[in-house]
Amino acid sequence: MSEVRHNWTKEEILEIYNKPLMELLYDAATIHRKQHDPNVVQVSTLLSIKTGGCSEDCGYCPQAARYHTNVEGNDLMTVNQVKAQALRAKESGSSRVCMGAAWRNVKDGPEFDQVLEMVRSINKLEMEVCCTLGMVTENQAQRLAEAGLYAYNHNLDSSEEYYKEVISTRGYQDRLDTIDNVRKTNVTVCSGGIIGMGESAEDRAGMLVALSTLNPQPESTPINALVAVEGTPLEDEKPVEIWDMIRMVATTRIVLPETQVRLSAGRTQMSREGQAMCFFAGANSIFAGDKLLTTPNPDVNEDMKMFELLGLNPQKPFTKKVQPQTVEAKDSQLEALGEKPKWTRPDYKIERNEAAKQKGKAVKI
Ligand code: SAM
Ligand code: DTB
Ligand code: SF4
Repeated sequence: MSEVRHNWTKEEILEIYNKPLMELLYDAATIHRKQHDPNVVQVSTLLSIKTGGCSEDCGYCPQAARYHTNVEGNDLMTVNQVKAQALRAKESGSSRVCMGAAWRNVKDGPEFDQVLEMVRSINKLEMEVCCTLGMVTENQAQRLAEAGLYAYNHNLDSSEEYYKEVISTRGYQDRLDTIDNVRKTNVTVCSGGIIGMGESAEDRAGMLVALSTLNPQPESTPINALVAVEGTPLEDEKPVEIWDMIRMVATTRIVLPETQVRLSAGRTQMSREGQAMCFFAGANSIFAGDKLLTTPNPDVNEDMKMFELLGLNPQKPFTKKVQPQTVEAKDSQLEALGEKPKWTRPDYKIERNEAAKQKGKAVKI
């Protein structure tokens, strides 16, 4: 077992990120095969259970109500719809379902109760269940755990410094607080970020400092390449170079040796060769299914062909941690406390976010 370090400095991480590529790949691949089976890749299926209409101003997100994208807002899916989709995902080789909701935070009430039922029904299918619902209180995290949740996704997205250039409706500490609330339960933490938002290599390293300092480190870390969606403040960002993705994956693997590193948004732009290099550099998870939340993702059959070509096998559910037990709603020991997660509203003005909001208005008139 290699030692997990929680005291990486930005300078050390930058030095790794900027190494000659062959050395970086060799170092990352060496750590990867010490900790993980290099021929096994975990497959997660994303399901947008509540799409669009979000009150936050995340500059990358097509689901923020204030930007004028083509995303149509939908009501929360039913438990039966979700169960049917989860079954399809299981049949196609996926071991995890990740349910996403375009919410700033979870609110106690009938909609959250419905999500808890979704968690119960997927856990009963013997699949790992992940949710990404925005901020949660400790009580809400406990209720998710009791329903049988395996993982909670809450990304740090960038360095603390660059976060301020992307989101004005909440602060970095709010993200850390939710992660902390999840950590107090037996639900695993999934946290990572996005590259290609105009951030520097220092910011990428800064995000990895923040993730590696978490103790324990997240059990999984998605690395997303920005999907630049028309109407969002980041619509004009240049596509991420594959070399940047490979370097980011390799560096993540080195500083988070035990984590499952997930090759996330942006795979439609990557060749098989590019993705193969990411797997060699230590990525050992993907999001599968023809859609991410609102944007396209490679076809499942194409992904399975790629797995065959590369000799990769999908990871079985509960390989890393035993299946959580589900407590039925009627037997629950926990009641809703009706608390709201505490969050800050720094409200600094981000020019490009303001401009994207105004642009929409101008078009409407
Ligand atoms: N509302 C919840 C939240 O913000 O935590 C959950 C859903 S949100 C869509 C989950 C994550 O998706 C974000 O933290 C971000 O990392 C990623 N994401 C959103 N839009 C993206 C985009 N256009 N390109 C890449 N990643 C994106
Ligand atoms: C994560 O890190 N990436 C996923 C998942 N966690 C929720 C979401 C990617 C969203 C990409 C843009 C979209 O499809 O809306
Ligand atoms: Fe809302 Fe999440 Fe999108 Fe931010 S990333 S606008 S919180 S759905």
